[in-house]
Amino acid sequence: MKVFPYLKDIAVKKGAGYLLLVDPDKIEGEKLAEFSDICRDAGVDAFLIGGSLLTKGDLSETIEIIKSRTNIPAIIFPGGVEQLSPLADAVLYISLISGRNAEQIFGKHVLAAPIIKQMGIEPISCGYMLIESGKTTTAEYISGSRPIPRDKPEIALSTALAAEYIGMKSVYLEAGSGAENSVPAEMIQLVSSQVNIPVIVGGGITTANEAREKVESGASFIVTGNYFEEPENWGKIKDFAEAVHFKNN
Ligand code: 1GP
Repeated sequence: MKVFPYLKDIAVKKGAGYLLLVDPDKIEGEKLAEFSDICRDAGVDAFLIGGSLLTKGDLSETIEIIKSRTNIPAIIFPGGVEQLSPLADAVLYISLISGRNAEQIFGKHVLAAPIIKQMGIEPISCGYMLIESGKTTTAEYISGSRPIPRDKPEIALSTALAAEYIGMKSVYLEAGSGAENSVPAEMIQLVSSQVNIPVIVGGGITTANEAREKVESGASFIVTGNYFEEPENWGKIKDFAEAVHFKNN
């Protein structure tokens, strides 16, 4: 099965899906192998691999290690055209629709499209929306895009609807990695109740309860990254997965 239908199936069956973000700059080698095993046993539904800024990590090597330990889909979450690999199962084909930087909305996509075609990776189009979260995030700074004010859910809704009408397959409400404040419940509720495509929510989620609240607000997928960069937190991955998979409980 292709990755996107697999993910949509999970959201229906389990209530929502749990995606774990792996930044190749932050984890590698044996440590990554151990982390992959824990994610597999905890019930993580897919890996997102990449980052707004990659300085030293090796994307292909990261995917290779993950795939040697699990059957969980490896989806590239690209910070740029250079973050592509034929080893991935899919690529989140993100268009930064909250900003007005044409390169991030469609320019880089033109450069990436023939590479994706040639590599044979499944593209999953995604309207990516930065949501203001307290301080400047790496995604905001690197992309040169202003986030949507967190107290303006109607702007988020209008933007998400535009993405759906254009034909994008998903939208991502992104507070940014390590955000001070995660995406507000009111915004998730409004967007999820009005659009007919999956709503992915991530950025600044640090407890299983918070993940559950986002799902109860209507998120189809929850993404966490930063919190599990600390090995001492790895024991909680299962709690997060169970909180997200509310239909399994
Ligand atoms: C960032 O939404 C993801 O792109 C995850 O954010 O690292 O804060 O969990 P965190």
